[in-house]
Amino acid sequence: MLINLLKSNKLKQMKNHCSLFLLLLALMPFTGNAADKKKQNITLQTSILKENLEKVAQRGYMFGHQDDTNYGLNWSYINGRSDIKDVCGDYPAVIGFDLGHLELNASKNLDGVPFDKIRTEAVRQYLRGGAVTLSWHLNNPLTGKGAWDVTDSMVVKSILPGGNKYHLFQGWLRKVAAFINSIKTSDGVKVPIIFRPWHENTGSWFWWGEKLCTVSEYKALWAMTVKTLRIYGVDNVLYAFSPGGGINEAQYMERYPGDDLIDIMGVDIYQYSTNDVYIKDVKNAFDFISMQAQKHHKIVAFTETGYQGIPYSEWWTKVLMPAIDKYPISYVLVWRNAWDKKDHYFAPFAGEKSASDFIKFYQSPKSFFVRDLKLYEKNNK
Ligand code: BMA
Repeated sequence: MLINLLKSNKLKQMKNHCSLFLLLLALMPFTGNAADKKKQNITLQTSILKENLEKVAQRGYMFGHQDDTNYGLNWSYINGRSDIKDVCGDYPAVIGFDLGHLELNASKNLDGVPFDKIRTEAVRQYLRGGAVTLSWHLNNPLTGKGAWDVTDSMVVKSILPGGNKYHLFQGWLRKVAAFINSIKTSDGVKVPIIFRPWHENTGSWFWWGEKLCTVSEYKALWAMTVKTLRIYGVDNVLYAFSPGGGINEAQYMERYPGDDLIDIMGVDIYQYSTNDVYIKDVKNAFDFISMQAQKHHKIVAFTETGYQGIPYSEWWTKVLMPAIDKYPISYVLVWRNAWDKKDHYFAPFAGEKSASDFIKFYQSPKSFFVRDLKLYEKNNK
């Protein structure tokens, strides 16, 4: 046991040296177009993150976990705690948080997490050198019910200019802007955020889904969102597009908002049946997403995934890794280990049956955790 532990520490140290070295090598001058950068007007830290996401994707993928430092199945709000850290000794390189109910002026999000806690944890993740992503499962502005209320197909139309919920929704965007602008270090540095609104739009389970709005309404929603946040001074965001899986290239691109609005091309794919079906779905998606991302000069990410309850104890090395190995994916994020929903977990925790396989995944030279990276350092040489 001790030998195994020493061996695994050694392996991890070797991996750390190797990956840091590779990353330093990879930190070459920014290759993006200067006019683009100016147009987007993003902070220095955000543009460094953007170029490093691109570099990381050439070497491997960062591991991400939703709500990682907020709670696990049997704990919540213990400073410094993380299920991933309990299992492998390091934090995920990416942590996701959700803004749902911020629009209602609530003090806690839809999963009961105080927004103050989200802000604190986002800053901590930045100070560790990791990345932060925000999703937004916002209420339905027309019916007043949740994001999953699809009883009315006029919702998107109602919040666009001329719609009767336009002003209400502008207020919601203002709250999101104020929150994102408020995620700052004590020195006043705004934390770069990967913002991922209007996700899984190719399904029809959210009020912004495929059958609930036209192509032009969906695109107008994106354009209005990004432009409004920019007007309110949000300059610390990279925007991620993340349709659902099970679609073809044409369906993916049909609602692509446009190169000036998107930084990251992602996808959300969960495992619901066999390992083979999942691997095939993931490969089908990334075959065309990686090509499109190259064509449009975008970063690739696996924005949400997982197998609820992790029924297969070798899922990390036998399913996830073979599914994503050959693609230039900057990060792969698994969903939350819910404290409020039975068996709704997607990441290992101490004693969980896939934990030892997850350590193998962690030891792979291709997986990056927070200590493996310097996401906010630029090599000026
Ligand atoms: C879903 C589930 C819900 C949760 C929502 C937002 O996938 O985890 O329980 O409310 O995400 O985090």
